[in-house]
Amino acid sequence: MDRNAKIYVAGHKGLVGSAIVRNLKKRGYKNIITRTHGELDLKNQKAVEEFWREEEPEYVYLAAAKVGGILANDQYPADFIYENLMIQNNVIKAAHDFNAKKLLFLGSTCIYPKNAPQPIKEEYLLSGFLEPTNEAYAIAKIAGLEMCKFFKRQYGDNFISCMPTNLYGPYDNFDLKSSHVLPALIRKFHEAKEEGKPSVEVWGTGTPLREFLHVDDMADACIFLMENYNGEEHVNIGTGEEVSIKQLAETVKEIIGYKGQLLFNSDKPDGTPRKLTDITKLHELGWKHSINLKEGIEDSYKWFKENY
Ligand code: GFB
Repeated sequence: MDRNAKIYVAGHKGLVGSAIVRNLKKRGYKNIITRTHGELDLKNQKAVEEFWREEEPEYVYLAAAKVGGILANDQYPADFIYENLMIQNNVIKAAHDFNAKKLLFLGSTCIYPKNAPQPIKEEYLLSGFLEPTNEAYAIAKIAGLEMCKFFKRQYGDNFISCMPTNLYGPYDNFDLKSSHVLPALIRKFHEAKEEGKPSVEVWGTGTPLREFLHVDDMADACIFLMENYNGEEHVNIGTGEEVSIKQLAETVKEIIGYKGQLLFNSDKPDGTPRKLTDITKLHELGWKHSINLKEGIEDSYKWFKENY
């Protein structure tokens, strides 16, 4: 890809979008377009069209989305489905209308059926019932990737999709009501240590298994796909390694140096029991993650202490 190509990163203030911008700059891409939420409401079709008419981006990373952890997904399903559908419909349609050269849509592994065989291959999409706590978000994301597929099929648009596993890293959301598990645990253990609390609450039973990918690896994989992949089917992005929530909590506890107890609160939902990506396709394309979980958590904790 031409280093002077005009690239729009939608959602550049978020966890993934900010990492994509950092990685693009590191690789020497010079012409990166961004808009804050205040400058451009992606839910507004007219505003999106005006923005496109003004800028005509050639390449698009669609990393703007309403995202959240298990509780936020469960409590605000209407917001999750509506906002995500609006954002992706507007951006994908504008990219089509203005002949963007390529677009990458970002999904999430919660799109796969709750009881999908593990590890989850790309082809298991739409083969069973979804996990109820994040059904609204999953339906929106499934619509987005299917839309990319059908625009490619009908019009020949080069719109591709990827499915990242659970992500974490700098610019994560550390709000305990809406965050994902890793930033929540970092904050809880840090505060418990500072305040000398005897225990930390961990939601659920601790038995669910999750896979975690540092967002700098995620951004690298996104740019790799943008530069090297043109297929119709989405591509899983993950490490292929999983840990239980209990193991994760113990690792975060150790890194932070907290000496108290873990208290599992099974009144809070566990969510899907397991969602491990099959990353054969990504490896065959030639990309592999490089940040292991322990060093990734250390990096995230450093960012939290310096910025939060
Ligand atoms: O990261 P998380 O919110 O999302 O929760 P999901 C993962 C697991 O960690 C669940 C447990 O079993 C939680 O019960 N957990 C333990 C906690 N302590 C905490 C805590 O303090 N905060 C949080 N948030 N969880 C989301 C989906 O699912 O994953 C989204 O809802 C999206 O749609 C995202 O796909 C990647 O992995 O369960």
